[in-house]
Amino acid sequence: SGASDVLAFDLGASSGRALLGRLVDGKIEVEELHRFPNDPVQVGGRLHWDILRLYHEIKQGLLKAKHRGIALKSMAIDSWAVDFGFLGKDGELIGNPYHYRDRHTEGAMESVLERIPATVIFARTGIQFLPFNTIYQLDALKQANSPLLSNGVRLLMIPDLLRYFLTGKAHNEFTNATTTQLFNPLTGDWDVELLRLLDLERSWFGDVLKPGQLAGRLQPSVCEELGVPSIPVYAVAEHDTGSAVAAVPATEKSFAYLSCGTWSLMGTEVDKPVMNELAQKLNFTNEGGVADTFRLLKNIMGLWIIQECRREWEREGKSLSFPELVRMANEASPFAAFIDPDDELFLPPGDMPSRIAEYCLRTGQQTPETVGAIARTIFESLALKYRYVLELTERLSGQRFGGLHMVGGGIQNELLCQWTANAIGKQVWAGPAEGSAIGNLAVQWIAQGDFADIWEARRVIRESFPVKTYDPEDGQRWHEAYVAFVKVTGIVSV
Ligand code: LFR
Repeated sequence: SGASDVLAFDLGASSGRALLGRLVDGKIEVEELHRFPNDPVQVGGRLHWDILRLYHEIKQGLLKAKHRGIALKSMAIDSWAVDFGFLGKDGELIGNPYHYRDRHTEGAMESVLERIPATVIFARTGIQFLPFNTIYQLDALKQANSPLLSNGVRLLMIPDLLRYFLTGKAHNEFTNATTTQLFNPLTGDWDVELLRLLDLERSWFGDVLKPGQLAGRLQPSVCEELGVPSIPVYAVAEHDTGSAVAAVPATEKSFAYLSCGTWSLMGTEVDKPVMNELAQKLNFTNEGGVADTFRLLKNIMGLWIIQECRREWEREGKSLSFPELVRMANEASPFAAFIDPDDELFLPPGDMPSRIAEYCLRTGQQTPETVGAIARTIFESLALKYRYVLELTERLSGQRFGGLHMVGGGIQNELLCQWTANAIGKQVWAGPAEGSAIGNLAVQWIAQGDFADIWEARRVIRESFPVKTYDPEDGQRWHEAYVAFVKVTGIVSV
């Protein structure tokens, strides 16, 4: 085993993995040591994350490394953003963290915006208005007089919390902190004014570690239980999207990316948050990134819609793999119907095929009936929405991009990559698929001096993993489809 062995835990909304990274002859080699499902649990009508199960799986990952005789130099965790748990005064977790798709935040954003103008919130945070942001979740708990708030003394985001279980040290991490919409990127600290306006306690929020800072070491009880040494645990870009963008194998400072998983996150990397009126109007965000950058991007609903369709078909007794769905989509007829993937109809879990039908009825379109037709509508509409958001990104950042980097598990869907190239009329460069986990590894190596900086890391990533180029095809047909898509969905450029 090598001297550079580090472990990345990357938790996605539907599965998690432990990726071992090793530097061999100036290249990165990775191996998946452990993979596990992340199934949210509905109880009492509320949707929760199974946080202790996730912690259990992290321990399993550490045990697998041990059984393989791997001497780890360090480890780190990244996950989805915005969700959190509270510690009580005895330092124990209170309750089970809620899932951001739980319905308890319905109406919470509107309610906050009645009290605090959107312009104030945006000027203080630079963060897009998503109904499940931590700020609205906390306000919903406040309005409901939740015992979480009366008993909680410390708020930790999901990776903060898991890191706390491992190290016994409670810290918040920068990239995730920004997604709360309670962090001020201009002062570099929690926004005390927003906290005051919402009557939230400043003391819930701790010191904020930057990606690459040492957060602690495995605590004695964990080492004893697992029979492993007390390795360092780093803060990385603990927001998975931050790690994914860290792993984009770009050669130029100005690049466009699409992190493609349950969500599609599209945008560019900037040195300073873009917090003007246009950014707010277009509902772009400025999430904290590695090396003091920000991610100017927009959330697109992503593969969530097809994932939920698949779950529904499964409930109906039709078990379909993703490759099968892609094949069936490819065989269906083109541009039969369009959806706006970001319609709020598609946000909560549930019977997605029916909601697509509802959307089509509402917009006077024929309803796609077969599995293939539904899948095709989803993929085409995503590709077309990518064109829309890419053009907004160019407009907002004042840049022209020569092509689009795609990273994340979604790039295994080659049809979607090709259709994206067709829709945007530019090349797509797809890879690596394990973007978040690789970005997580890279920041650990930067912290330990194996890489000089993020740009060296990106160069090595480029040389270590295949990147597949998709050339745009069928330009005219896709342009006509885009015009129809814009008309049907009613999305408008500001
Ligand atoms: C992607 C992601 C997005 C965030 C969403 C909810 O996994 O982290 O960036 O908006 O999940 O946390």
